[in-house]
This record gives sequence, structure tokens and C-alpha cells, in this order.
Amino acid sequence: MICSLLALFSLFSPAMAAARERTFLMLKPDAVQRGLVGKIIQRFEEKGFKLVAMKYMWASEELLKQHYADLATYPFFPSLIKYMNSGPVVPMVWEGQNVVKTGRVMLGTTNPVDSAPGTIRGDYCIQTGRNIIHGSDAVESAQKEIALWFKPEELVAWQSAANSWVYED
Ligand code: DAT
Ligand code: MG
Repeated sequence: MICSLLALFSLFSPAMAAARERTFLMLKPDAVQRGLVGKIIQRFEEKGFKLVAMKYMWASEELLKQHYADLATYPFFPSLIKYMNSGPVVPMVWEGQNVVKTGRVMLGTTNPVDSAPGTIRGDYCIQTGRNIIHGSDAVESAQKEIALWFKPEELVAWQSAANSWVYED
């Protein structure tokens, strides 16, 4: 009963609805190998975003090909899949207001040569083919990617104690 009242309230509360946007981030094998997992996660925690799901896994070629299906015709596709399949990755779901757009800003551009200092790619990597982190580029692709990498029951519903200090309303 309380859950359905909360769900109903959220439908009529734009601020709450916006706060519930989710993105899919994945630390790539180079982030794991270089010991950057903690540092990168810390950036999203410190920003105020909320971690909803996280795994540590060695992704199959099949899953990676599905994840990057839109890029299948590009010449770099085989090397992209090989790189992504070369070691463990850390897929995650993060939640927060405008987290998809802000997440992309925090990542920096696809080619690190254009990524501003202060961004993850700007600070930690040099080449496009070793750009250490994936982030969804739109709300729709985030939803698709979250569904590809996580079962619904793996997404943890929880209220952050910092919520009212991160959001004014
Ligand atoms: P992003 O990861 O910034 O969303 P994307 O979706 O266009 O970029 O491409 C996915 C990944 O594919 C990217 O992180 C690295 C690789 N990639 C993209 N363009 C490339 C290129 N021109 N050469 C080599 N790898 C590339
Ligand atoms: Mg992309």
C-alpha cells in the first residue's frame, strides 16, 4: 500500500522523477588492470549519484557484441570486442538527476585526446581503444543496456541518507 502510494506520488513529482533517471556505466578491462576501479567509482559517489547495481565479471564475446551491436559495421569492431573480452569488467547502474548527461560529461569524449582535464578519460587515458570506461549516451540506450547487463531483481531499491543534502527538492 505504502509502495503504491509512493509510486503514485512519484508520477506527479517531476523532481523525484528526474532524480530517478538511471545510466549504465562499465569500467573496462584496462580500468581493472590499472587499479583504477576505486578511484573512478569514488567520482560518482562524491558527485552525489547513487549506486543501484554493480557486478564484477568477465563478459562473454556474445554479450559484448550485443552491447556494441550499433558499431558492428565499423572496422574497429573486432578489436573493440577483443579488448573488452580481454579481462574482467565492472558493469554498474547509477541513479540521479540528469545522470545520463552528467555521466557523459564526467567521462569526457570518446577520444581522450579531446577529453578535458578533470574528466575521467582526460585524466586517466590516452587512446580511444583504451578509454577505460563506458557510459550510456541517452536515457533510451541506458534502459536497453541496463536490461542487457542486469536482471530486474539485481537493481537495488534504496534511499540514500544523503538524499536531502544532494537535492533541494
Ligand atoms: P563512447 O564510448 O564514447 O560512447 P562510441 O559509442 O562511439 O563511444 O564507441 C564505443 C567504443 O568503441 C569507444 O569507447 C571506443 C571504441 N571506438 C569508437 N570509435 C573508435 C574509433 N574510431 N577507433 C577505435 N575505437 C573506437
Ligand atoms: Mg557509446
